[in-house]
Amino acid sequence: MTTKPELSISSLETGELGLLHLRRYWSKRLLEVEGRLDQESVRNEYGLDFTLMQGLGLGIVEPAEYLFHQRPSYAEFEQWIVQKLDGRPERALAERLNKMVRCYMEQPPRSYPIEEKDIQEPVLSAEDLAFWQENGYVVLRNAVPAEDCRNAELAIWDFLGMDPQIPESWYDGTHIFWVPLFQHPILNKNRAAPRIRKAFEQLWGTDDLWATVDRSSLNRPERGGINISGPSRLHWDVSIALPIPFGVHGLLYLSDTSAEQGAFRCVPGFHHRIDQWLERLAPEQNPREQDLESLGPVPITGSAGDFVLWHHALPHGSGRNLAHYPRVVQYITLFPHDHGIHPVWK
Ligand SMILES: O=C(O)CCC(=O)C(=O)O
Repeated sequence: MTTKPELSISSLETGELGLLHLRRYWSKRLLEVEGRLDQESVRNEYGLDFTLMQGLGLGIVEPAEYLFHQRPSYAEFEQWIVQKLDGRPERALAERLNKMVRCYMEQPPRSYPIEEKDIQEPVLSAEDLAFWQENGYVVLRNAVPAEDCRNAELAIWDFLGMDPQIPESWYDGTHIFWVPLFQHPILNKNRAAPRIRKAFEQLWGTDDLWATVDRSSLNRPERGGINISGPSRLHWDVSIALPIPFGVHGLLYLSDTSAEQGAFRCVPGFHHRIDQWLERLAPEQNPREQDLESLGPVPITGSAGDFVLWHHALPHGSGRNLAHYPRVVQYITLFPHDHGIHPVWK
């Protein structure tokens, strides 16, 4: 039986799982479904909702869909979480999440990247960091063991009901590009890969990071001249209202990826010039609808196990796969709970 929530529920109210903010999150989503959520009044909580869902290991897609379609009671929502995670969140995780919620509510956000933090046992060299500074992207080689990539790739094939050896099976069903497989032990293992964590720590300048539980993608070779390569149009995933706060995104190649195999593409160095570029546009020109291809995107190739990190101010997108084998990718981003979010979407 669905109860009518009130947004009078504070972040400090908990339920059976003892998690701060979770009840308020549930309440907000249900009010949203009914069109009764005052979005403006909760705008500054977006990062908190996001971190809580990612930190729990759920991601943001599945809980929102479940709440939207089922409109459960709070007790039912907690039970759903336990079932999704194959058990209650461990005590140490629950304590870390509760600490994060208090920090989010009580302390001002830090400014990133934090320069002075001394990261032990770095994985990105001084040359890598100089390359990152100049180009806004960098590739961490051998971020994940080959076996873990292979197993993740197989989990994705299995989820899609396709056979990597039988190209006909790649085009049988409804698959386009994205793979909405979130919960899987091997995907979780990759999300916790120590070298990936360390690279993000170096770029953000902190080890207080949370990992996203994001989808994967399988970018098939084009057939019959039809472009089926997902987000091949260059774009940004963040607001490009100025100033754009610092942010890093990442993807893990699960299969070897050549330039013509639908590799990730981005415009190197554009984070240094996006401000001037935006300022030169006339007010009626939508930046997202400009000819971003003319900015000079380059394909970033990699072997299975290589990890691409990019500054979110770079226009980016997948390439068209003109080769013979799909490009398989897992998206993984690590972020601090108080990373900047521009209040205006542009
Ligand atoms: O998969 C890719 O190469 C691009 C992914 C992308 O555009 C995105 O994550 O926003």
